[in-house]
Order: sequence, then structure tokens, then C-alpha cells
Amino acid sequence: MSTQTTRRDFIRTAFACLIPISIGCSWKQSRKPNIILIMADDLGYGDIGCYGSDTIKTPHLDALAKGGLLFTDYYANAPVCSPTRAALLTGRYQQRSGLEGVIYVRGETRQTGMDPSEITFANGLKNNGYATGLFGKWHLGYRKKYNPVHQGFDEFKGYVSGNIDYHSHYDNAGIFDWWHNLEQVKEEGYCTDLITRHTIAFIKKHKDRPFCAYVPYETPHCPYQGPKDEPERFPDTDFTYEGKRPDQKNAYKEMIESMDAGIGHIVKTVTDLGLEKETFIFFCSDNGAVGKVGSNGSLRGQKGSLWEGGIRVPAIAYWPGTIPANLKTDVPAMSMDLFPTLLALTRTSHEGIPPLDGIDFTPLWTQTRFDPHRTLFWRYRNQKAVRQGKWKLLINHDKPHLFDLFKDPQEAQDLIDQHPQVAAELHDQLDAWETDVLHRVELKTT
Ligand SMILES: [Ca+2]
Repeated sequence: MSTQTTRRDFIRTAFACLIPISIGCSWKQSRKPNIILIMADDLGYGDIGCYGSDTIKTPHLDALAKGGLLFTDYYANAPVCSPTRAALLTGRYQQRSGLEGVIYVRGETRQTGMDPSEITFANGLKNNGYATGLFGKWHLGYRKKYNPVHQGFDEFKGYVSGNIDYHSHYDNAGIFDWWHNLEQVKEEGYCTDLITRHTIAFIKKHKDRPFCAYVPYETPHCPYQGPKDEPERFPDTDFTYEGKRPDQKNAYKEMIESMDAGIGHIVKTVTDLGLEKETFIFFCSDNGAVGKVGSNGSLRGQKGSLWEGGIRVPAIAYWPGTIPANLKTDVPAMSMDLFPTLLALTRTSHEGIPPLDGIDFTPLWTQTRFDPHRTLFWRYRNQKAVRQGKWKLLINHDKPHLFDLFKDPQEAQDLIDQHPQVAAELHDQLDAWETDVLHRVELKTT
């Protein structure tokens, strides 16, 4: 038996043993739970302590993992920012909203965005009486008509670009990018700290009613700037995309540790208000790390690729009293699963919401066994991928590869010649999926 097999058996056994049958009933009798959905930007599979980093210290995220559920096989819907966010918000493959690629700060995609007619999880929860707020990165359209306040959020404080200077808040085109709803506002502060501070203010303001805070941090996306660095980006000033710190890895560590401290403050606020058992906290990343500064653990590939390192990312669910502590699951989950999951745990009606591609993963803690037997698909530029059970078909620049992810999560052993029938069946499913999601859809980004 391989080490990998042993580890997986442990996870499954632990999972089966630790969940009391009665779990999952307690919250149904109480008020509707609050939601705090935190997403890091370009955080890799090996970038935090509970996923194996021994250089970056993340005690607060580690505590969430220890007190809740850690996903070993959580996937971003895309290996880059905008499409993952479109899928997270809509609960559907991003192709259905035309957003297969990044919305860039320059060029024609700057004029496009997620159509306000799309239904987001914020729309759903708002209709169910929730206060909804977004604090951090949007990246689903620069124009005001694409602003989060038109997509179900009562309140938006943050930026609409892919990245901003953490101190001056100018984007990579030298355009000022810090907003309160539809207005640009000047605010002093390190981006990470501002996001934390506004999230805490929102929680305190709405402590007596159900609230949903979507908290997409900028960390650890470039420019690589720590809390004590100088601002670099201003109009008519020369600056670089990645920033001027020569020791990028040190800056990267400072950025993640700063975010971890912020998450600690958010959790402490929830606890101090006595809302810990009434609040579902979820943490994830939007795609894999940039390999030269970050870590994707032992996974192959990085941000931008459909190798596991580009799409398999950290994810933690924390809800004391409902989700048992010290759980791990290897059931695959994906960005687009959050919408149906949030609908389920807030008991929100699906009325008026189109069919979702994601699935409700609350059975991970309400049932002793949960295996949805589904197939997951990715498409980005000249890459396509399919995962079903242990199998992953990867088509990279028209070249197909087949991997057994149970035995080989590093994707080192191509089994396409040994199992041509498996590859052919997955390819057929991929073709059918592409026909489905691209039916009548005009892609705005690629
Ligand atoms: Ca990203």
C-alpha cells in the first residue's frame, strides 16, 4: 500500500468516524447563520501552515482548519482571477456568463464585465433578508454598470481591478481604484488592513440580523508589498507590475501573514459578539500560486495552468458546533459549489435562480458518507481538463495526458497509453460539456 493510499484511507476513516449522526440538526433550529466568505488571491496549495508551509506562519488559518473542515481536493474554477470569481458568484461554470478569461486593465476587455442580469449568491441571500457586503477585490468589470452594488451587494468597499498598489491604491494602468459603492474615495491604509477593518465594521453593524460578508483579499497577488513598504504606483510615475522589493519572497510572506492576522481579527470579532456558533466561515483561494514566489506544494504547474498546481488550492470551512473539529475531506469541491452550499445552509429558496452547476456540499458534515460521483471540467486558453473520481484527463496544447490523482497527485506518470478507453470516455464528456456551456454564449474574455 502506498503512502498516498494510506493517507487517503486515513482521511476517509477519520471522516466517517468523527461525524455524529445528529450533527447538522442544531443550526436548523436556530436563526439563519451568518456567512463570511474569505478568498485569497493567487494563494498556492503550499502557502499556509495547515497545508504544509514551514516558512509562512498562519496561526489563525491553521486554527480554523483545526477547528473545522480542511479540503484536500478543493479546486478553483479557473487558473486565473476573473473566471473563478464569476463562477463563485453565479454558481455556474464561468463560460455561461461569457467570462472564460481575465478582464484586463487595458484593452477591450476593460469595457466588459459580468452582466448585471446574472444572479449571484448575494442576490439570493439579499432576497432572504441578509445584509450583503463585499470588502476587497471585484475584478468582474471596471465600468460602474458592473459594480457589485448592481450584483446583489448592499455595500462595496474595495477595488474593481485585478490588483492595486497596496498603499496608494492605483491599478497597474496608473488609475486610482478604491471605491465605496459607486464613488471613488481616498482612504489611507494598507489594502489588507482596510479590507479587514471594513469587514469588521460590517459585522458589528449587522450583528443583530443575518449578514453575508464576501471578503476577497488582494493577498498575495503582486505587487509584492508588505505593510511597511512605501507606495509605488502613481499617475505619470514609472512603476513595475510586481513592485520594487528585490526580496519578493520575504514580501510575499509578510503579505500572507498580514492577511492571516486580519482573519484572526475577523474571527475574534465574531467570537466576541457571541456569534461563533451562528456564523459559517469559509476560506479559499482563487487559483494557484505564481511559482517563483509562492508554493503549490508538491503539485505540478502554477497560476495560469490546468496542472493541479494551477487549480487545486487551500480551502477551509469553519462553523463551531455544526462542523466537527479536525475534519479532512478528499471529496472534490469547486468555486461554483459555494452558491448552492450557501443557499442550503441559509435555507434560501432557489426560486428565480437559474439551474446551478455547483453542488451543495453541506452533506460533508450532515451525512456520514457523501460521494456525489460527479465530473468536473476546466477550459482556459489552449488547455482543457476533466476530473472524475481518481482520473484526470488534461489536454495541453492539443496533447492529451491521463493521470491517476489518487496515486499520483503530482501528475508525473502519464497513463494515456495504458488506459485509452478511460481517456476516450472522459474526452466524450468534455465535448458534451463544451457544447452545453457554450450553447448560445458569446465569450467576452478568453
Ligand atoms: Ca488570482
